[in-house]
Amino acid sequence: MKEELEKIREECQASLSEAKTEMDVAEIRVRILGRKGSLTQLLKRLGSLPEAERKQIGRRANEIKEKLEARIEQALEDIRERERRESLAKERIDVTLPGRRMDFGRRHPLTQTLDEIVHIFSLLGFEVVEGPEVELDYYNFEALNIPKGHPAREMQATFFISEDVVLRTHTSPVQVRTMEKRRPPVRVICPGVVYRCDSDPTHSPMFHQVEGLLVDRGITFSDLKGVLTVFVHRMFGKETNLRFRPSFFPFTEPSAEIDIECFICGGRGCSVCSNTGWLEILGSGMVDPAVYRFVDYNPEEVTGFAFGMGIERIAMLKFGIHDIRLFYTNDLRFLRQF
Ligand code: 2NM
Repeated sequence: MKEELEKIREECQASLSEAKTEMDVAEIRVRILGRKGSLTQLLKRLGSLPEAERKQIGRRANEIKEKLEARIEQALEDIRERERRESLAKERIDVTLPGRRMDFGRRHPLTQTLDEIVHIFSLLGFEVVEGPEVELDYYNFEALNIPKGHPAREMQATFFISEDVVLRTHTSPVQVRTMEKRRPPVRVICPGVVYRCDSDPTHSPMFHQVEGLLVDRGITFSDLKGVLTVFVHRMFGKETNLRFRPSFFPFTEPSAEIDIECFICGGRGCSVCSNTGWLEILGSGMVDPAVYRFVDYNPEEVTGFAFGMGIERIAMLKFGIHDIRLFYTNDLRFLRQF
């Protein structure tokens, strides 16, 4: 029994030195010290030995039991310590590494331009109104004093859906619809997509416009000049020179186009301004009484002005972009510049 005891001790120590995990150690503990473990079983058999031998082997057995329990505890502690060290090494964070760069999104240059235009007019009390892109001939032409056979219809190459339905060629029909629904005072701007059969480096068959309309009692051309001068100064800078140049639109009388001094050449003349020294940015005018009759306003009681601009054109001038298609092709090398 004595040799058996020493064999258990040796076997236990050998196993512990091989143990890699807490599970390994737990298994050894059960095998040796568990209820059916080899040492437990041996201790049970002590009772059958003669007194002298029992005392001697008993003492040794208890000694070995205590020693093995201590060894097992130590082995567990060693394993836990090693696992702690390993996980610390593996999960170590180098706080001196440079941070990862965040890639920020941004608004499209056309959206930026539109937002700025809308913001300026909102400061002046204008409200945003939207309407359909597929429009009745009546709202796109007829009610704007452009009857069938009028040369202005040929000027704006129109996409027809049917005989009396078109893709709107401007956002003016939204203003006609607004006047139909509301009584003066009316103070609205109408941004949106419009369509014209036209395509070259500065024209796209689909582009964006903002039009504005102000109707009330006693509105004069001075109000038009004041409001649009404030807009131009806010949009292009307070030092920007501008001029009101007589023009024609079927729906306004009188009409004026607004030019700003060419900021490329400072007005001396260059290729951007076609040697005129001026850049056209806005169309405007006093709403023609003929338009009021279509919406049941009394031109003896109310007057007003309207204006319109192409957002692409404003953005191209503001950012120095020479090809309109850059707005629509979503090339990140282009978009990231804004
Ligand atoms: C322009 C230029 C001048 C305009 C007129 C109207 C309406 F509906 F009141 F008659 N809306 N927009 C207008 C006037 C638009 O764009 C170059």
